[in-house]
Amino acid sequence: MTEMSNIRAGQTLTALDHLHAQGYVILKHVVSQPVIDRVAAELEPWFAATPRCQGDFYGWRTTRFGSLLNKSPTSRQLILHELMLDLINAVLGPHCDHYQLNLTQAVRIHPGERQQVPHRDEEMWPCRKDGVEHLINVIWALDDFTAENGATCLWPGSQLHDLDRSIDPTEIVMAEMPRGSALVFLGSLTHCGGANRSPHPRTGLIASYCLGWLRQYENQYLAYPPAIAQTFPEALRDLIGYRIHRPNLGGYEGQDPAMLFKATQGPWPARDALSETTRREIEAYYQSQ
Ligand SMILES: O=C(O)CCC(=O)C(=O)O
Ligand SMILES: [Fe+2]
Repeated sequence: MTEMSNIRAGQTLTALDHLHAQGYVILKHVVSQPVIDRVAAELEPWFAATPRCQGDFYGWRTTRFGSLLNKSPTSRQLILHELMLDLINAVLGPHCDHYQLNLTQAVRIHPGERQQVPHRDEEMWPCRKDGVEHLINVIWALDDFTAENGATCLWPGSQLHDLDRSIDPTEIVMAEMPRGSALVFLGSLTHCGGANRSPHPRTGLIASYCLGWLRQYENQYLAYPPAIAQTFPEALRDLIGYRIHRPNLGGYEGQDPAMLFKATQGPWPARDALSETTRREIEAYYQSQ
């Protein structure tokens, strides 16, 4: 390992410890101000054009939109940030063939917005989780996040208990962090957007990742259909889900969907994509016949 990757490995371990114990970790100043400036400038016309949210969950004095890989090419650096991917891989990797992008969303909480309802981002998958994390979110601060302007509210340790929306407000930790920082938290952590009592908007960028065998919150294939995805680097296409999840999940015409980006023409034979375990089990079955 190089010195750089040693530092990264150390950083990942420390951050992981905090993530497991508290349910979240704040990584300050992870990207430079010029990168954040570019992301903010690319998103600004979309904030101007997008109407306010309509709903008691999304809010009424909040603006949100998705498809950020299209709307802000610079945001790809945040979505593919190595330290975040190391953390996500450490938590989600053991429970799937590969993790995937769950959503990207820009969130602007305007002055006067009330505190969002306490919730867990894993609630849309109505199944028992049995201690297995299904998702990890990263909220990138595009503004300084403060207690006044709507910093995300967190209930440390809540991931160890069942969801309780009437959770004690005195136990809130506000994710205060400077612009360019990242809040990483588990899908099982109770949290919510904070009330904005300041005269200025608070803007964040959510990059959410989930187990590769789950339905994604944001429909990634509509956000990035093949004609768009083919302009993306392979790492991004894989993350979106243009990649078979072994064994044989999410294929297209019996193929790994990555086939779409190769110059071969169908029809093709349906081709197994098996995990090593399944492959060995099948082999043993036929040998025993
Ligand atoms: O913007 C935030 O601080 C958090 C928003 C949130 O938790 C959500 O919309 O699920
Ligand atoms: Fe949330």
